[in-house]
Amino acid sequence: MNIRTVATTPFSDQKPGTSGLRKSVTTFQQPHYLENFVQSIFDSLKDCAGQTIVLGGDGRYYNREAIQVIMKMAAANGIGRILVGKSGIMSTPAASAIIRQYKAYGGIILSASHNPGGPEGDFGIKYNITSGGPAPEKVTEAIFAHSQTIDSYKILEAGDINLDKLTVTRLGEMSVEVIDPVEPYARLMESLFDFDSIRKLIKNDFKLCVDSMHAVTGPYAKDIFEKRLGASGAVLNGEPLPDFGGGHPDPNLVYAHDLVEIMFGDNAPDFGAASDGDGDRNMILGNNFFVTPSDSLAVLTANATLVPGYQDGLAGVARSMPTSEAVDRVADKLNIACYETPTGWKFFGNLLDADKATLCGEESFGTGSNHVREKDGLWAVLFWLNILAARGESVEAIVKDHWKTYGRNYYSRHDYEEVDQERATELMERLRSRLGTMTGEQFGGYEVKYADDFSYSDPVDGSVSKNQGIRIGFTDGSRIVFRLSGTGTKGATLRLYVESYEPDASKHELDTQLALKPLIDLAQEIAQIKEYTQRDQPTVIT
Ligand code: G16
Repeated sequence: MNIRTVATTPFSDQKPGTSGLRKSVTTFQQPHYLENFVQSIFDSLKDCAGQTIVLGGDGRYYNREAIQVIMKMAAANGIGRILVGKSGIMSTPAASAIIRQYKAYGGIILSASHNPGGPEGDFGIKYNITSGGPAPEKVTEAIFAHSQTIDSYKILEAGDINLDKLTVTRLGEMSVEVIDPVEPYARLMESLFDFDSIRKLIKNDFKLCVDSMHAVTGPYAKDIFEKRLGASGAVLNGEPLPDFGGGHPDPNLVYAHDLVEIMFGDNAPDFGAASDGDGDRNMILGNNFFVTPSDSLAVLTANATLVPGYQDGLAGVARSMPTSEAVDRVADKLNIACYETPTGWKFFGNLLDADKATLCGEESFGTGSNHVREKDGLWAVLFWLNILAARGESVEAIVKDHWKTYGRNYYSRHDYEEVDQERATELMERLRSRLGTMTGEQFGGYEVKYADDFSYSDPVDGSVSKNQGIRIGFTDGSRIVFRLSGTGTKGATLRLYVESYEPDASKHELDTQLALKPLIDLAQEIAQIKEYTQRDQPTVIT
């Protein structure tokens, strides 16, 4: 066995963001760039020698090359066994499920999620811990610290492994198992949901359309919806492609245009859903009807006991800070705890492990539960189908009934992408400097109830995460939130989150942007967004 030690020097930009290290493909293709980060992962893991690691990616451009490099580095670093997805592909939730099912030491997931792929697109890598969840901050900080002092990495000199066949083979002393992640994932779903009822619903002429956006979920969606549930032809864009067919695999109303056209057209199906590049995000649509991710979390929480896997009730729920407070109202009624965490799925891990929360969700089209430690797009779709089968009502009727019971949280996110990094930082700094004197200030009809930079104390391990977004809350229950994204790869992305609460059912039919206009204008005024971003309009509104 020939292990080569290669001399290298640090790259200063290898600090993981909201979800691992995301950069352009060309950044990752620089000599030693990927290797430095992978070696930093192995160096920061204690006792990983002889252990099992799960490996897979969303199949985007550069996935195959990176997988081969990582396997050879794992072998050189003494890893005992690698479980790698067939063709190097594994959805993020499936990777989480497999880490847990095989009791692996951890996993390496290659994905830039919803960012575009291809030679000019993005690539990403993240490490998941034994629980199956994204590494917490103390682990990502240790990886970054190693990356800043690295002077060499280890790699086995060997030929490439054939990833297209389900085989068990060796790379040096390390065992390599090429596995099919679809089957174990589908079985996990069958253990949670009432597949018989969903099958019956579909047999009774219920039409659904699931858009995999030429990304990782295609094979999973075909297996689950078409084969197991009998919805033939339900999967749209089901073949995973390295460049996602040139699309932007982000399941929202802007980028999932194929699905949106179908669901808002004549004779639309009863139910539509889309998932993202690595399969952890979801968008839910009814016939001519959009469900916001925040409302989706609230509806799933309110109806959870209709689903076999959750029929005994929920220990609690959690949402990221910018996610709307719709779920808080449900938790209140159910008398269960509701946790507010910073943006980033990693912050839900401790709550799930400690059984303080059963369901979690984010405004960024992410929903999940304690069945894995990642958000899970197809799980959310099945949860909705199970509720639809149990209630026998349309998506729209269920959401409107929900608003009637709990009131409606009008909610929207405005993204200003690729703005100048320095100016975006200045905008945030300026806001930060005003926070101390804002409480009690009057802006038109709005009086500031609180203004702060969100800080989170983890109730399980006591760790504190500061500077997680600027919140300005008003006495009428509405609020505006400002954050800089931690997943963008070009310049800065400013996110503005706007929310208001309307208890009166006669006022639930307003257009969201119109309902929120006074708050959006106020956010412009307070943060001087146009001036700082040099943009008249947001790039994307969700
Ligand atoms: C990741 C995180 C999510 C987060 C999202 C957006 O999702 O796992 O928790 O909400 O990024 O983060 P930001 O607002 O910092 O860009 P994904 O699906 O991109 O892995």
